[in-house]
Parts: sequence; structure tokens; C-alpha cells
Amino acid sequence: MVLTLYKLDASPPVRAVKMVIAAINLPDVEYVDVNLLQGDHLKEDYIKINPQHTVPTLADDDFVIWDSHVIATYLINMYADNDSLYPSDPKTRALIDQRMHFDCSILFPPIREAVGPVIFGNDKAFQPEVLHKIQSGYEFTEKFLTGEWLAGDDLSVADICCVATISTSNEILPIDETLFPKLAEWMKRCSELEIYKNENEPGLNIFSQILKSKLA
Ligand SMILES: N[C@@H](CCC(=O)N[C@@H](CS)C(=O)NCC(=O)O)C(=O)O
Repeated sequence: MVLTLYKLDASPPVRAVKMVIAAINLPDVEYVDVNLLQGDHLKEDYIKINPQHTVPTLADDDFVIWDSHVIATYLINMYADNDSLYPSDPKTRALIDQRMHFDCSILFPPIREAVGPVIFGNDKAFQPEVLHKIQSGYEFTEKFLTGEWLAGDDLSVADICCVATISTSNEILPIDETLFPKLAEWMKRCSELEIYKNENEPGLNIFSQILKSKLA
């Protein structure tokens, strides 16, 4: 099999997939950069692969799939030595799926909404309504954290996907640890993981630099 990941390191969902690839020790993934700032994703060749023109996109030989959560669980189901990141027990899996749908529908959209007008437009500040949505995502996440990890006592793919997103929104609206102590602790726990240091931090730094240069 030949695995190709179309990616942009600054992108949170790309970083989530790269952390999963590292967590399951998947060797020999070919990486292809898609520069959104230069409009690579809107070119005919890329639209043919993914009509929704998002990154990340995965090609496994001629099977093509996108959305980071789907790519992450596909790679675990298909190639991981064990299912610890995405256990097959239906209730555990449902809890993980809920967190990932929450990431997709609540945590990630305000990041796009906040940075779009800054990175692709001329805005020099974030809209207050968007910051409110990010804060609301923090409030929910704080409530979900009843154990060490987002879906209980063990690290799962939900933590990986959500930390890629929340570490990014933290650059837009820093997490107030007096309001969200469990969230701040979880962030710290995640940031100590090797996969986070190697696969999330570098792209997060790129994101942060782009943002700072646009806000300046
Ligand atoms: N839910 C998707 C979101 C993907 C997404 O929106 N990626 C952004 C970059 S962070 C993108 O590709 N934007 C370009 C576009 O939508 O045209 C996922 O998890 O993969």
C-alpha cells in the first residue's frame, strides 16, 4: 500500500492526523504540501482528489478519504497494532465519537471563523462573537473532563483530535485556568506527550507566527 497525506502543517486537523500516524508508528507515509495561502487547494488537480478542497486528505492507494476524524479512525482501524486509541467496545467508542463530533461541530468552526478574516482578509482583531463561541467550547470541554482524558481514564483519538484544535484556539483566546482548571490540566498532560511535541508543536508555532504577523 502507498499512503499519501495531503497536508499543511499549520492546520489543526492535519496536526491531529500526524499525531495519530506517530502514535500508531505508521512508517513510510508520503507527505504532500498543499499551500492554502497560495490557493493550491482550489487547483483542478486537488479538487479532483477532494471536491471539498480541505486538508487533510488521505490517499491509501486509490482509496481517498478526508476529514481528520475519519482519517484518524480509518488509520487506527486499518493499521494500528491494537485498538487502544479507539476501542471497539460500543460504549467507549460512542463516547469517543461524541467528543470527535463535538470537535468537528463546536470546537473547530470558530477557529476558521476567527482566523479567516485575519489571515485571508485585513482584520487586525478577532470578532467578539467568535471569541464567545471559543469560550463556550472551553466551558463544555471542562464539563466533559470527568477523568484524566476526554473519554475516561485512557488517552484516545478524541484527545488527539481535540488537543490539535484547542491548542490552536488557545493562541486566539488563551485558556483561563482559574475558570477552566480541568481543561488547563488536560492541556498540560497532552502537551507532555511525545506525539504532541513532535507532531503538533512545530505546526502550531507556524500557525502562531502567521497569526501574529497578520495581527501586527
Ligand atoms: N472537519 C475537517 C476540517 C478541515 C478544514 O476545514 N481544513 C481547513 C484548513 S485548517 C481547510 O482545508 N480549509 C480550506 C477550505 O476549506 O477550502 C477536518 O477535520 O478535516
